[in-house]
Amino acid sequence: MTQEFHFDIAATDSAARTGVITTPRGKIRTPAFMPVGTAATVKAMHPEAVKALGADIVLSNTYHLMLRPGAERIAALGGLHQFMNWPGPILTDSGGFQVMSLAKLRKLDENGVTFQSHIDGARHVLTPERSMEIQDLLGADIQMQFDECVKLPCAEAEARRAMLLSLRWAERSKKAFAQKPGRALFGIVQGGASEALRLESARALVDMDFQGYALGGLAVGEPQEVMLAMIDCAAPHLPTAKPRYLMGVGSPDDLVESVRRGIDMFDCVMPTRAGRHGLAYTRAGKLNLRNACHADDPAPVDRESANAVTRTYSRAYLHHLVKSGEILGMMLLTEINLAYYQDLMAGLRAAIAARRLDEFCAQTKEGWRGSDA
Ligand code: PRF
Repeated sequence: MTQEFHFDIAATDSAARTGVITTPRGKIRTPAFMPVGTAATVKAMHPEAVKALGADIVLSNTYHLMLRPGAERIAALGGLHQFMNWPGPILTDSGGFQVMSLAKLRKLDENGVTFQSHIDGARHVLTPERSMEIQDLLGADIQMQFDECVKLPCAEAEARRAMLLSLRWAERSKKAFAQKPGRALFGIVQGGASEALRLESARALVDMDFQGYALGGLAVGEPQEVMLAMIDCAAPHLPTAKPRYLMGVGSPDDLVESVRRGIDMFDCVMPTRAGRHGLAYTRAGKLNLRNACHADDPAPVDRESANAVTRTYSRAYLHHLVKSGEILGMMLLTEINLAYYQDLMAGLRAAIAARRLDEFCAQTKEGWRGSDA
């Protein structure tokens, strides 16, 4: 029996919502944080452990997988879920954003992007049609339109050009999307830091009727208040009944503030990347385990955490592992950070359901006080 992709909102607290996205591969509780599995792996984590921490869905990348090991190869091996042993839902990003940040000798035109691989220098072309074909070969449950994201600050004319190009690419992505039972395609709102452009983008995408809507082009160099203002202006123009996804965001405080404004889904490398660099996210803010102040500290990262690693391993041991460049240091800190992020999302969901989100946010922020969460 195949189930259609659908989103059911169970409760709201002012603009914030909590609910469940249903896909044939399982349910996604929202607001949801999607750990990033760029190269078909959430770095330093077993997929089983990612699931055990409470993640319902992971994100992977068209750009990385097309270059290595290749989308056709993954398809021949049974698709991305089987390849990486993650049976739950997978969202794939469409590749344009990664091409612009990672590839060499990029050339963008109406058709798409021509670039050289950052791995071996080979020449590739990515178009809306090829991006959708790759996401279909991977078997992604939620697929993203091909878009162009400009860095901020950016001249309004440039943001407008990229937003309009992204709308034309949205049409082409929708036409090329291989609609299979239970699979969804999301459109991506662009428009830089301009409220008028964001509005124009949101309205045009809503007319095209996607199964969900992302806000792209944010967390690309602008202050948090600009990002939040863009959410405030776009979110009210997106259909209430469809999921809203803020791409590549963010810090715990970004997540809290965006959920309050009606965002349902997030992905970010922050918890996993920070874990590989000796940083721990905790209820008391960020800890840098490289610092010498931890060398003799027998205390765990957080005695009260529901996660066994967080309440067991001493700060002294984590400091030693990080200073020694040991693999286990990265593994433990990645788990600590993903546990914290998933715990934060569970707290947000419960607070919305109980209609006490303001109180939860105030308490959460009080915990971070004096730190830079
Ligand atoms: N577009 C796509 N992926 C993205 C972004 C975008 O604008 C961002 C911006 N934060 C992250 N990932 N396709």
